[in-house]
Amino acid sequence: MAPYTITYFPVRGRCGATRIMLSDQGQEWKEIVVNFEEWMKGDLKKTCVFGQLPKFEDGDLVLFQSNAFLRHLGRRHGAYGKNDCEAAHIDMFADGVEDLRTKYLKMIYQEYETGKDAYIKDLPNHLCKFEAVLAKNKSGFLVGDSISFADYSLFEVLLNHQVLSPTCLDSFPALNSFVATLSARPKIKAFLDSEDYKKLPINGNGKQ
Ligand SMILES: N[C@@H](CCC(=O)N[C@@H](CS)C(=O)NCC(=O)O)C(=O)O
Repeated sequence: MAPYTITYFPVRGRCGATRIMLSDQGQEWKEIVVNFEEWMKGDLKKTCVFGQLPKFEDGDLVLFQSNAFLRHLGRRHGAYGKNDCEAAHIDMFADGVEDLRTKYLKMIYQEYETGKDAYIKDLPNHLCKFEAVLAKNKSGFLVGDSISFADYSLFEVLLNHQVLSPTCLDSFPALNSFVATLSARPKIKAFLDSEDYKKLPINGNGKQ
């Protein structure tokens, strides 16, 4: 039986990176899909620590906050660095990715029509920071010489940005190569090619 369960709306949303990480780590998981009508009844919401989904279960351990899922899986599956210093850097980059994801989600949900063009214009100013880190590290990963949960998080955010602006990585060779390398990892490739992945919209409002 799958040890992990994700309870979430029918969307990639805040579980995109978790699902990619689980796939790459060769893990199985169960999905409990909550539709809008069910959620609006309010019973499930009352049981969620912050009144929101996604929810992640690892046996008896119940978590909310999608970045906590990634950190937990990082510890469980050896994707949280080789020592405390690497772990601290991984946290730092994961938080940097989260800053970009938050800006992206604000644009998608609050100002898509009025702010999309300005967002895309400003995007290189954010991408260049990650480009510099990857160009310097040389291993192909953000930290050290092995994949971490921050890499999955960055990868997922970059995939979403390539949908928003297909040429956005063209002037960033290290980011381009990072996306190509992770996309070609056999288990990630199989997941990205699957119906389970393709059938879900990126965002809950259909904008991308
Ligand atoms: N910081 C949280 C954000 C969770 C969140 O924004 N959940 C939204 C959907 S993506 C939600 O539950 N919306 C319904 C509601 O607030 O009632 C995380 O990363 O998990």
